[in-house]
Amino acid sequence: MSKEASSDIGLIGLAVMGQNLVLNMADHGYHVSVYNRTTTRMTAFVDRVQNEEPCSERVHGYESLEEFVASIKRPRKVILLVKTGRGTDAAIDSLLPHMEEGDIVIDGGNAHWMDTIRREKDIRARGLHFMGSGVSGGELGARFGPALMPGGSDEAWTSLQPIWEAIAAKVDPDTGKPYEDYAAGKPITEGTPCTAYLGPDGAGHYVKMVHNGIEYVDMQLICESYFLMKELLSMQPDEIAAVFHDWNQGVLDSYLIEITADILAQRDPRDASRFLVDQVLDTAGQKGTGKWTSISTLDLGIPANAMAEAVFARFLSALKVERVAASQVLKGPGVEFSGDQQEFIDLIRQALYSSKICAYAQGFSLMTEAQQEFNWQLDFGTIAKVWRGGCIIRARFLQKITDAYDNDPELANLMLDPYFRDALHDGQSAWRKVVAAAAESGIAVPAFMSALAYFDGYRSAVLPANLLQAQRDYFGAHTYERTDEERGRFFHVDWPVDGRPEIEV
Ligand code: 2AM
Repeated sequence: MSKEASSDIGLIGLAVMGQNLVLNMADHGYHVSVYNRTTTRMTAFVDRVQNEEPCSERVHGYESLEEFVASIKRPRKVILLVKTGRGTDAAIDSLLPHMEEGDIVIDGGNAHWMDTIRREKDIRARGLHFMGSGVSGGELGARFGPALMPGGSDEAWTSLQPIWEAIAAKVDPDTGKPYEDYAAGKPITEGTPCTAYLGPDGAGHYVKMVHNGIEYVDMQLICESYFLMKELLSMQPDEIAAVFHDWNQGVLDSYLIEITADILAQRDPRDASRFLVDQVLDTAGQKGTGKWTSISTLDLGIPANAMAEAVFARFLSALKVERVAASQVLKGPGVEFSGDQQEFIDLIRQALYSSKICAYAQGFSLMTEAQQEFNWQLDFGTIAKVWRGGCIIRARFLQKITDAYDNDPELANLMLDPYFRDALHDGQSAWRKVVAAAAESGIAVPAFMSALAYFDGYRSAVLPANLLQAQRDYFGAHTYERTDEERGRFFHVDWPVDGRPEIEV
């Protein structure tokens, strides 16, 4: 092994995402040094790559961290794709003694943004640079073009930018449509890259987390649409697949709708007379980024109820044994549908689109508040642009979000943008019918319902919090403001004033 520093970049952590990111960089002409804590994983990967042109000459494996670091050109750039949390801290601790001033560490894992803020500060204090970059798009995205959401040292970004732009997903600069020809197995070099510097310290990881929070709602909404077609309209998976396929030709055009159609049409490999989705147990797992997003909405006081509902829906799904038992005890109204099936399918489509707008509105509201709290200056048009390709929530719709923030960078809420306002006005009647039908039939659609409650709550000049604040003042002397006084003046009375009022019955 050569001791000469000849690699453009290094990567530690050769699980699937790490391996695919290495191959992606090598495809684009970069020489990549690789290291893994367990050496056999590294050697197996390097052996496999020997048969993959042109990557074979561009991937260089090292057994020792010292040699690995020495093989990278300065300022050295080392990407970490190790287990989030302690794995990242352990990898940083073992790496830093070998690195020198000006070198750059990039964490590509799904780190909690507060960890990224802490790590960036520590590493900066040692004269090195740290970047936390969200990587979205799953294994295939990492291999052929992920959405990359970097934050951290802006000086380091100058160095990383050419590589990040080369390996990121690309979209058509005019239409925003992703260039995706993964099957061709060739690097995509044309188009606008789905990456941009998002801000200091934890900004990139925060944005990636919100992306995942939105992804949770997007998925839950699609599942509720499927469930209504299955339970209320008694449709078979392949019939529902055809509906999603059709929806994918319009405003709902997105990766998640596309894969949903594929999933629903999939026959069971064990028995082709049935559909695989019917054999999949109805309990959903999670790795925690949706939960982090919801916690952040609570911490920052942002009413992102659909985000929390999407997490709760997964929790509820996990209570399978309890639900099976409860289904024998707690009776609902029974499912009943009378009406035109095609018409109702279109109502569901509109409910889905309207709810989706609310989910994104909540995600962007959350980021608006977070940037105040953490001193970032997020560019929402750019964030929507980065999400147009590569990532799991990529969708035609994101171009509209970019347009909305281009038109008004100070937009208070996405729902107020003229395009989205009109879409909500057009969709709300269908949305209400779907939610009402679900409620009447006893079918749980928490994301549809909570998104509608958000829409109705947000557009209400008056809410019942007058009564709530009066209750607080009654039992806890928490004071209240008056409608006929200026804001900021607080009042209290000893309830009930002059004894209990007479209540006529
Ligand atoms: P391993 O192959 O030695 O387990 C995903 O788990 C990746 O993170 C793997 O490449 C794994 O290395 C790596 N990883 C997990 N914990 C780590 C740690 N404490 N230090 C370095 N790498 C770690």
